[in-house]
Amino acid sequence: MMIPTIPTPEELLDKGFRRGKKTADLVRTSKIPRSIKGKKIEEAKVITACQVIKDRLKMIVDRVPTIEELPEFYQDYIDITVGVDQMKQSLGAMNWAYGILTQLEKDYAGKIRRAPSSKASELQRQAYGRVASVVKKIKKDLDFLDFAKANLRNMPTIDFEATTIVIAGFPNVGKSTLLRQITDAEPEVANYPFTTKGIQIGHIERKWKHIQFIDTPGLLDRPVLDMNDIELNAMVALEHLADAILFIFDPSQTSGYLLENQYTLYNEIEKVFNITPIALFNKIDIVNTFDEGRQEEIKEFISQFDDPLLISANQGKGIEEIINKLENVRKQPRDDVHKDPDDYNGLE
Ligand SMILES: Nc1nc2c(ncn2[C@@H]2O[C@H](COP(=O)(O)OP(=O)(O)OP(=O)(O)O)[C@@H](O)[C@H]2O)c(=O)[nH]1
Ligand SMILES: [Mg+2]
Repeated sequence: MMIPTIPTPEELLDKGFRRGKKTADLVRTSKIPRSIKGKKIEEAKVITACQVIKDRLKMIVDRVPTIEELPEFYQDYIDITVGVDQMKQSLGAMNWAYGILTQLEKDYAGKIRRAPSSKASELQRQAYGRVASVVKKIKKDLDFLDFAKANLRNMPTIDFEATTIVIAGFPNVGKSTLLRQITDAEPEVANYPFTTKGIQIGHIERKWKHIQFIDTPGLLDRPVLDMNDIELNAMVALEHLADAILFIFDPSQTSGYLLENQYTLYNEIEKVFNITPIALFNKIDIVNTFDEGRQEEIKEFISQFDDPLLISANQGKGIEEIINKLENVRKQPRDDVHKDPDDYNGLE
């Protein structure tokens, strides 16, 4: 998301006061009657400083998109990443400071005009003191917006027109490996859990249809309220973006997670999101090296699924079968009601 560069209070004040001085110098060298020149100089300092600071505050508020107008996925993403309430509060503080500075500008310009020349520079200093105190009061809000800028810089760019397939499953089961195989995206792959910390996107074109694949961070079979922010990224993608879900099982369990826990998660996802995920059984190359007894157990587990796909993502086995299966997926209509992450109470 595009948040403009956020200044510190010191930078804001410095810019305002420097510009105030410059304008005052212009007034000093202009052809204004000497009797009122002194007051004009002080008035110009106050008005210019307030204007410069206000312009900058307004630019920040105008450039940040209105959160309520964003697609729900982005609203939830922003909420998980930095917090929507804090974001609104900080933008509100910019507006608050803008209003106070408008008032100060008007009050002090009037006071300087009405006061005797000898009092003008004292009033100007008073005005600058009050401007400084207003700007310092929004320090924590400026700090927050700067933090939000840094954290939302990599907000994923979603194609809301495309048919969207979300890849989900336990950590370390091969989700990112699959995204690399299917699309030209290159998410990081590693032999430990929670490699993927955000949402990764890849695209393909098939028969004039644009399909968007979303690789998500690994999920554990635990209640939503216990999930960390990384896991919530996956939940938000499943809720707002998935036209179909590819659920990856690692029947080899070399990922470090038991098949029965993976199955619990599969069932929870089906229940919460009201879609039957497409079950993929990955790392079949490893399973094929197991002794017969273990292979039998795994086959029995797999046999409870209607149309299971056995694949090996890193060897590129089964990829075409997956894509063929997805060709009938239709884009789901979505309602526009905003939901809190707390609304996923189905996973309790
Ligand atoms: N033998 C074998 N290893 C695989 C296969 N697919 C993935 N792996 C390995 O499994 C490990 C995890 O792969 P990732 O693609 O990073 O798994 P992930 O599900 O994205 O993991 P997180 O992002 O941590 O949730 C890596 O070491 C992969 O090389 C496969 O089909 N066979
Ligand atoms: Mg991954």
